[in-house]
Amino acid sequence: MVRPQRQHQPGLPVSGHAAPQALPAIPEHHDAAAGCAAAHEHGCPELCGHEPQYAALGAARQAALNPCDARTRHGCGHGPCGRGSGPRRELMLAGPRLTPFRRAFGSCLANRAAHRGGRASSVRGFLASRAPAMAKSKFEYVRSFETDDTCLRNCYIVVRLDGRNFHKFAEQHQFTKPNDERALGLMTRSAHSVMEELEDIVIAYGQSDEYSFVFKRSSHWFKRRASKLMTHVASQFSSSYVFYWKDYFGDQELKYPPGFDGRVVLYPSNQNLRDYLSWRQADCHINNLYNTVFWTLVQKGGLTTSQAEERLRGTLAADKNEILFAEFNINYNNEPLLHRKGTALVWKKFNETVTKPVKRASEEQEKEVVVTRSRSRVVALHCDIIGDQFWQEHPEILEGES
Ligand code: DGT
Ligand code: MG
Ligand code: MG
Repeated sequence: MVRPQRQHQPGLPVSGHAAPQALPAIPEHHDAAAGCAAAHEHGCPELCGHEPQYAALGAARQAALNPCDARTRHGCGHGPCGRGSGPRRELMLAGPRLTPFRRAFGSCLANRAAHRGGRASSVRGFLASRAPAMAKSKFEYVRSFETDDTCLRNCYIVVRLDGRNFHKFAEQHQFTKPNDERALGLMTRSAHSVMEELEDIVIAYGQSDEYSFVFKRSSHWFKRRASKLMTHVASQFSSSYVFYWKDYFGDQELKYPPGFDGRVVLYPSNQNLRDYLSWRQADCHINNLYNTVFWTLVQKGGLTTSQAEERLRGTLAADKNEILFAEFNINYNNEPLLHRKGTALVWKKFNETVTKPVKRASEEQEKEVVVTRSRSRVVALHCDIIGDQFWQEHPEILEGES
């Protein structure tokens, strides 16, 4: 959705905000998490920006509703919260500490933070970053150069990362061919970190040098801004890859910092999402079958890489299975599931039992009480995700389609 830009009204008086006029009720599709409800309550519907009719309000009505200009310094730009305006407020906003007065402004400022894509909860951070910048309001116009990359609602958001030039990276770090358990393990450890550190990822799927992360379709994390989601995934993954390197490669040196590209794709239906994940697993199967036969021909059959390539030109899956079985006594179906199916990371619930010291009013001594809590942890599965069985066993991944 392209949100209407908030209209500032340069030249309006600093104080003397007009009372807001009666406004329509908040439509149901507005999202309380996005600060819409609070924005409406304050008579600032344009802060929430979801309703096109507000964008069409005339300049005079906009001004009456929200006589905001850079000089007012009022967090949300209007008077109804009744905290006054003018130089006293400017002084307080400029100070480094969060005074009770500034706390009282929290909700207005949070609305504004939410409107601008910040986190409403971080009022203190917002105040700190906002106050000095507002003095240079003539530069504010540069904000309008930013493009809106909000992901369409009701769609699963998939972020796929892929190792940059991993052909070379694998050579330089002597990855075993065709599959290196250490490299695959490190990829999955990094993906695990992404799932634990970031919010709303319901499943991740990885193979070779790539990992896909699926955000739940109702996610409102970072206001569904594609660039925020993608860069958080890519940076968390990359830093984890370096951080956990030694856990998988021991003393073997990491010769240079690896990089990962990222892309965001939206899938509107459960079937589309399943087809996407099926596509990646089918890709894993096709590549792994080819690579297994290719390197078997080279490593066990004594062929050069060019000869192996020539031998496999034009062969179908059945031919490749036959080469493995007839010439090398290898049943491809007995190859490790990790290599044939890749890795799916999902959340699994478990009960955690802990003992807690509890002191009741009627008792003098503390007592140890056993408490059972439901927790979730990430588990790695190497199984088929194309058929129905996986989805029946993990019904929590897909959301209902209304
Ligand atoms: P890109 O993604 O366009 O920057 O280029 P690459 O070189 O990363 O190409 P890509 O992503 O299509 O292929 C992945 C490469 O990573 C492929 O050349 C083989 C290598 N690779 C991934 N996992 C392993 C492994 O476990 N062992 C070995 N030997 N190589 C691996
Ligand atoms: Mg790559
Ligand atoms: Mg790749």
